[in-house]
Amino acid sequence: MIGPVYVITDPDAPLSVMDQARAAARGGASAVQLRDKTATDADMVAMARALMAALRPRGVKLIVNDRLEVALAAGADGLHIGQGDGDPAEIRTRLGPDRLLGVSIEAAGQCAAIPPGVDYIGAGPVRATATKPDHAPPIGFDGLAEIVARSPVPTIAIGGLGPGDAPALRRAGAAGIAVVSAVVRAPDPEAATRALVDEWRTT
Ligand code: TZP
Ligand code: MG
Repeated sequence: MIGPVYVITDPDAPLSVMDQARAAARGGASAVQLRDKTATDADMVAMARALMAALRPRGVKLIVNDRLEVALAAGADGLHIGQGDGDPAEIRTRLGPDRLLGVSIEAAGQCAAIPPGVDYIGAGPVRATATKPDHAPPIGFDGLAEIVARSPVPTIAIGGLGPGDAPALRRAGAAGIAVVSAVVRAPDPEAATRALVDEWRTT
């Protein structure tokens, strides 16, 4: 599975993207998403290939954000798309059957449009977050629970989340927690990842 702890890289964080991914893997993350809104496709492909080589031996999945062609060219484990990134059914066809496909869901009403072939959803933001300045209104834990109830596939919660949130996320029915800053901006990203994994396990 894609959860329970899904770490998303940030090119502007103190550590390099490679070191962020390595720390997440050492800390026990189950998936790492390569997210970079401004890199060229060629640079994304090169980075995705390098990340795959580092993550695969540890059994950590690499998911590429937004860019289908990059995910295919790099042979990534999966692709994550937002509401504005195209029709998930069509993208599933182009992605082929073997890679993971995740879709961002910002409100419960969007669950009706999740087609077969989507493996998981990223639901949020649960709280407001500076990491995505253009984010949709926060859904809170009640909004998250409503999305979980309506989603045909597992829900990974995202947005302003970190240590201490596992109990509320589990109560809402989430299958995992996705974080950027709680790991990549932590003083020790590996320890921060491990703490999230332990908290999820023991909650
Ligand atoms: N999508 C919804 S919120 C978000 C994304 C990519 C950013 C989450 O970042 P953080 O730092 O974990 O709040
Ligand atoms: Mg997107």
